[in-house]
Amino acid sequence: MKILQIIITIITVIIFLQSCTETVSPPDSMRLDLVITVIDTSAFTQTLTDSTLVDSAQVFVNSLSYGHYFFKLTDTLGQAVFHQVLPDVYSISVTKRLSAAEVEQVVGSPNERALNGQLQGLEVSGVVFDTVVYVTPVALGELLISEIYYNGSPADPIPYYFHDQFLELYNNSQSTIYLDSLIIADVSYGHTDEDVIHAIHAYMFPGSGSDYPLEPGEFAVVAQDAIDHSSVNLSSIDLSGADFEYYVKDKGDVDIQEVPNMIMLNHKYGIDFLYSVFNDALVILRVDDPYEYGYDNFDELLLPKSAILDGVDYRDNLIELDHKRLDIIIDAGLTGGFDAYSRKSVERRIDFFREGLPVLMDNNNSSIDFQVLNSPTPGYLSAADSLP
Ligand SMILES: [Ca+2]
Ligand SMILES: [Ca+2]
Ligand SMILES: [Ca+2]
Ligand SMILES: [Ca+2]
Repeated sequence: MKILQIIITIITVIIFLQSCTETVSPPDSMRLDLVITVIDTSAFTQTLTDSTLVDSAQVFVNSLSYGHYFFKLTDTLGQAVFHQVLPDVYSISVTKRLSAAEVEQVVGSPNERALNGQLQGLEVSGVVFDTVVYVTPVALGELLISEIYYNGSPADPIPYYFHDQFLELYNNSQSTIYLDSLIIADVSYGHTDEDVIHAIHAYMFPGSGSDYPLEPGEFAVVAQDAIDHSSVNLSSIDLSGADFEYYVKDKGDVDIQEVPNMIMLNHKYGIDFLYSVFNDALVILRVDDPYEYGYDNFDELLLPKSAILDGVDYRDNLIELDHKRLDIIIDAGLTGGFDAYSRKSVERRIDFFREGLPVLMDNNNSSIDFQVLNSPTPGYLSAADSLP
């Protein structure tokens, strides 16, 4: 098992490195310098450094057409310069982790925060292109979607096998989080409401408040069906160790007695809470009353955006940023970018380690925060992790 995991890890690294070096080669004369200045207009940086220029911020630059990622830290002038980039449409994401001591110095109590900022759809051209990214302080994500395996497995022998889908959650904080009454929902495409999402499916964790603790650094796996799927389709995965499963009554769904069922809040269609194998968005949220906002005219449950704790938008075609389902404040990017039924998965990268536990990356931009795995990792992290 261990050797297999190491082999998978090596293959994942090789494929990741290949995808980094894959280039279309337009003439060098088109290349330009992209100069990004990071400014914090809140009190944080001013109080700490007597300046609004943010040094040591991580700047991630993503060229949409070429799929290139670049990463740099800002200097003492708050600048990161990317030399010789190609003219294209770029998304830029900036994050700087503030230590508890730094936060205490500003707000009086120790709390981990980050300064985050983003620019989307920036058309970069010319000889030298200057731009400014403004950052604001945000609290770090505490409970996160750490992996979504939505892809389905290759026919072996069952074609179009997607019953092995799962969602993995991770406690990214330093204290116990209770999963009780947490909601997982998908987000219907094409709605422009400011305040609510339209959920085709919404399921809630059981428990009365303190039944399902998730300790710091722990995972919870929510399976569509908590069985060993490789006994049905050989290329599939074993989810018999899943922590929860969706259960849809009267539709012939599997119900493993030892594995608690998620509570159905809305189920518009399907034999299970199926995630699209092509494109979808999933969110986790908490509300007192899931029916407070009612339904739309298409039997989709309305849920408040303000209650969303984390969200991930995925698509097989990453260029289709204009087809995103989530607001950029929830997820400014897209993850995925592979064909259906290839048994790939998307998982959050490790940002840093805190007292030996991985702290996962949460820039609210899945283009940056997530990586593609060649094999799902239910209940653990892929070791093939690194900054882009
Ligand atoms: Ca099920
Ligand atoms: Ca069950
Ligand atoms: Ca997030
Ligand atoms: Ca995992």
